[in-house]
Amino acid sequence: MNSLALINEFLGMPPNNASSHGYQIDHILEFCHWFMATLFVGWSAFFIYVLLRFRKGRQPVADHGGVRSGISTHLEFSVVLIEAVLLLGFAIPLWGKRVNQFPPGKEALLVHVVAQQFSFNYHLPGADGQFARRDVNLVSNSNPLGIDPNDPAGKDDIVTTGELHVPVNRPVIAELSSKDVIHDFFLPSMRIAGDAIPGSLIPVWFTPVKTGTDEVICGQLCGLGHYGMKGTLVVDTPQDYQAWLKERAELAGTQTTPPAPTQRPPGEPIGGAAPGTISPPGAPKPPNADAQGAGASPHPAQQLHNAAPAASPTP
Ligand SMILES: [Cu+2]
Repeated sequence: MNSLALINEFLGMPPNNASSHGYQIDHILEFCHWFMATLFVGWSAFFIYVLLRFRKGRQPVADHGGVRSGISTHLEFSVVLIEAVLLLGFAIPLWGKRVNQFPPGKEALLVHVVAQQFSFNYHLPGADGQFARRDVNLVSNSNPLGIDPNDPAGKDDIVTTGELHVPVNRPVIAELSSKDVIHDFFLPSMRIAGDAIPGSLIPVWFTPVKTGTDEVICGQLCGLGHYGMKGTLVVDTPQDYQAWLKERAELAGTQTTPPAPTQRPPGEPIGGAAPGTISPPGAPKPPNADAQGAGASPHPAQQLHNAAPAASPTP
């Protein structure tokens, strides 16, 4: 990136853009931030100047005539003009491209993203390009998406949880939906995010231009385990992607499915509790919870949590 990325970096924005449209988004954000910084400094300087210039010592009697020069009008008109150019010339066309100009279906890779508390499931159509029918009544531990086992289109379908593989330099259309609450499928490195809403199918698209592994994050506070709702996006070379598809197809018959995240106690992240995790009220106690008090002193946050119910006044 160029030196203008200074503000984006300072604000903690992810530096690792790996999508074809991400540079445009980064540039417009950089420009907006510099523009806002300039306005902030300009207006602050003007404010301080006015405080000094029109202080009571120098201006004991108010001048009801007010400002006679047109400079403030020109300044305000320039600000409005720049904002209009930003909005009409850059922001709206960029947004229009994201929501209206989807890549043609043949060229793009279509994946169904089904969010649930607290993970993302991915459904790929397999070699035939046909998605199997999904039915909520068929959802079980071993069939988290409720795929109809009798649908011939589903024989080669691939379902994964937590990890999404895509090939580099090919547009990806992700159709977002949710099994429970509103989640948000956020790929920081792809500069894309879209809400996953129960009962809706929301498409988003991106073209990865760099191979590598990046994060998938849930961008909506979706429950106690929201903080643990992270996944992985792997951008493969076309050869690696084909190898991965082959591996998944071979695994499909033999794999043992881990317990679905809905079966975990609320608040427990996938892959075991993180250090210092506080169990939500009502969650089953871990087996060593009582032993903890006898030995080493518990985590301060845990102490607070334990003390809270006793300290609360009884009605
Ligand atoms: Cu979520």
